[in-house]
Amino acid sequence: MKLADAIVTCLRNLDLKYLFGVSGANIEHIHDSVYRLGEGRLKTVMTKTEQGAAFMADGRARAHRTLGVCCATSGGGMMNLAVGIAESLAHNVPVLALVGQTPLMLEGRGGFQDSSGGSMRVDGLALFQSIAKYAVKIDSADSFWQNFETAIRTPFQGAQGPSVLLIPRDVMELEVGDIPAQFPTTIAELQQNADEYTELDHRLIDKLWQQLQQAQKPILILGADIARYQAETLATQFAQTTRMKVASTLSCPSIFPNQDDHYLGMIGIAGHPSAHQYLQQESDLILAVGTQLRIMTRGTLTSSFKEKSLWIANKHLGEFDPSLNASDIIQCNPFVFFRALLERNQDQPLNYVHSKAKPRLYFKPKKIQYQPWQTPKSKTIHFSQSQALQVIEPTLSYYENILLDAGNCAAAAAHYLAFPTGKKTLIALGMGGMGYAISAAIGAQLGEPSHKPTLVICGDGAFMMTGLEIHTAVELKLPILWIVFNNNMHGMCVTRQHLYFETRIEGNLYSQINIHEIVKGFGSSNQLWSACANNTSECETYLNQYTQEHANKPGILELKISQEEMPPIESFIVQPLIFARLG
Ligand SMILES: Cc1ncc(C[n+]2csc(CCOP(=O)(O)OP(=O)(O)O)c2C)c(N)n1
Ligand SMILES: [Mg+2]
Repeated sequence: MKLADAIVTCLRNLDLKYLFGVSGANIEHIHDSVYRLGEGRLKTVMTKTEQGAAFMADGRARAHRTLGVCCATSGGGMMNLAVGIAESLAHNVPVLALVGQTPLMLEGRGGFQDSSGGSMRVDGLALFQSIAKYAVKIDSADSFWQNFETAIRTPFQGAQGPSVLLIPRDVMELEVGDIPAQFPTTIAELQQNADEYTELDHRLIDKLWQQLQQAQKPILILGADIARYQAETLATQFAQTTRMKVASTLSCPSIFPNQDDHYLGMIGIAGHPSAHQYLQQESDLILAVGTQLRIMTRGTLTSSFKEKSLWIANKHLGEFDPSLNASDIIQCNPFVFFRALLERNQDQPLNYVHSKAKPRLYFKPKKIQYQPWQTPKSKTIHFSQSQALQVIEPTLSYYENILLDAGNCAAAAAHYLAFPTGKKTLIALGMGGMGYAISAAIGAQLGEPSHKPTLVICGDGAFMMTGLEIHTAVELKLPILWIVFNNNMHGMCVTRQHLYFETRIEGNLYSQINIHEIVKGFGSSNQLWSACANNTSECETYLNQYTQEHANKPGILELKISQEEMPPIESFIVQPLIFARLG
């Protein structure tokens, strides 16, 4: 069997289903193998850029707990792909990237897109070794099977992340023999082998249990690894039976039922005052599970974490900051951890008493006027982010995946929306790149078993970066609604210049764009629904129109935001105004 055929056959047998990418001279063998051998079980998804391909592979891996697969040719394609691979590394997402390279025999001789390193040549291997968990250039048939198996296993071992195989064009045609008998054929095999059973340290659990029994007001912080290890149900059951207060992090705002009395909201950037206040002023023990409590998560709370009794439980504690002075660290899979706690709780039930129910508290939306260049379009009609979110919230249960992009609109959405239980929320916190959600939604929606649509909340700036991938969704007939908050600016950066640079706004404004008009070129009205809302009532009408009549295809709802608001980020707000609900 030829090497390219071997790769495609194995990826097909693993049931990975989609190969996201753009073709080119040094990757075309892989596409030809998919054509001949994919059997409809491994399909090519032609994306508009390789960045989009890597984001889609990442979105698919996150939403479906699988291995996302993407590909690129050498040179510019490889460089575009790198953006998304870096996000997968920084957010611990299992992805496999196949990257074509100039033929071995032409390396260093001025061949097209040569990135073999050396004087004035890009070193493709060094590039990917610095942004992937595992990167290797295959240069012989002998090393192929071992390298390939390592590339598919590594994304699931330890902290998850991407693998990259660099394959020179002439190597694609090498004879590599038959698939070895023991070669993995299911994703479960890859995940299982990597998930070696960690012997739980029962002495530590005893010690934690004693402290939980003594504590009056402990707080449980749930991070994104709760979902990675499918511990949501056990974590919820534990908090509800013990009546422990719960906070989540920005990477997983829907991990715990948002309407539950025990839920205080998110901590960290765009976190809720109710969660911060309880953690700082009331809690006497912090139990953080499935999170590494990075700066984005702990933000303004760092000193509280240092002062209080802090327990951490997670499978991977890679970068856990020792300066947080954790009382104890339990290294184990969150699922195993909550199972052990629930077992204890059967014998010696915990029951925390709260004098009164505490509603989730939000920052009150605060209007801002960036003088002198921003004049309201009309004295009477103001359409703000928080008004739009209030209209969007009741429709959320209609969608299966909810993706938030970057900027003020995403921060406001994470803060103001109450996410229905069980929804998957995705956000690119690794590299924080604008436009991630627009593409990743395609990977998340592909193969969605519930057949419910996906929702994306993004800004106009993000739309202009990666919005052409919406055409990919049109081709695939995917039910995804992109709600684009159009404020004609890079709002988040304008806010920062307003606050930190005495309103000297530079490099963040542009003339009006009409997104609703632009997207009409992506397809006919039968293929793509689009509308533009200027106020709350139009927004409501159009959202209902999409869900009731058009949710079998892609849709774009442009919101013309005419009134800017301070994003609900604690460090931006001088005098916090706190309130209980929008409206
Ligand atoms: C790829 C990338 N470039 C730059 C940034 C820095 N950045 C963060 S938010 C933002 C502006 C976002 O604008 P938009 O998408 O319109 O959302 P808004 O803040 O206006 O709601 C920028 C430039 C980034 N996060 N990612
Ligand atoms: Mg904007």
